[in-house]
Amino acid sequence: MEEKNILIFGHKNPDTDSICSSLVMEKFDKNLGFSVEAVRLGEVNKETQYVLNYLNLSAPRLIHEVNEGQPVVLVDHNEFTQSANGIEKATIETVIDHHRIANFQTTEPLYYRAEPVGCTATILYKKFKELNMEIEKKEAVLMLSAIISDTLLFKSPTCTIEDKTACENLAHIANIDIDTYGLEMLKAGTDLSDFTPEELINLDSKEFINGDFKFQVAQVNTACIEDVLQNKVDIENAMTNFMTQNGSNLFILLITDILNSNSQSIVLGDTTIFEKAFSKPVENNLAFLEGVVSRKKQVAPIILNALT
Ligand SMILES: [Mn+2]
Repeated sequence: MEEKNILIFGHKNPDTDSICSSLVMEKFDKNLGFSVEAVRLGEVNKETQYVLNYLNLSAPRLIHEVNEGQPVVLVDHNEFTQSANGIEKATIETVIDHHRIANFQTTEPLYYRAEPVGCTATILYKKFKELNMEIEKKEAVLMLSAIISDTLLFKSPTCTIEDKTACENLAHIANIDIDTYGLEMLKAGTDLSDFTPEELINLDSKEFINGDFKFQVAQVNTACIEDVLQNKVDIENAMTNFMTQNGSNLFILLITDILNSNSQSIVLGDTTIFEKAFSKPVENNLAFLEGVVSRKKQVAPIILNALT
């Protein structure tokens, strides 16, 4: 039987962790002699591009769907709604992830590694260590970039001591100053000037489903919330169109101030659920969320809770 190349990918609207962890997992599996290829499910964002440029690397190949029976490795996600089209019929061999497990089902046994750490790359770092596999400079930069991105330079409540320790060890290998490099990398991701409102709300957007209720939480990072709000009306129109097309009941756009660790949110649709979840009124479609930077820990579960 002909052996198929195993495809490794992160979630749709890939962030730095999804791209970097795919590339690192590719290296890990190749070291073990597997025939694998890192691919991606969407455009590379500016923050990730900064990392790729720093390493003089090209982005993984773009795919839109997977064929029936295609062997795959999922990193940084497990929910089918966030994965490649056709994922239901692919053969999922391995999952390495740090998100909740939901909308996930396989017909065959698999390797599944989930840890409640701040970044997939932290789990990969541990995998290298467990096998005593040498970490080269390239993989060190990829992993530390992913950790800085997912934890917003250790400021996110999702950040654990394991993430911080891994990042510091990787910085040593890469000979990088975490604060200097990290701030430059995060800032590269906050240049939102040439995105249309439609692009902006899709840069980092995830769908969640609870029974009949479908909600979308998108997030953009910025150094200045007011800059983003200058286009508030156009952004709201794009959000409304998205909701109509996708049948979403609620859309939350988090505009996250990476310097002060707060988020202004634009909330459209069933705002009563949002108000119940956060005990906070939505006024003029806006609600300021003090200290909120993590969709995964501080927004999605709060909404899901309010729905039950
Ligand atoms: Mn991640």
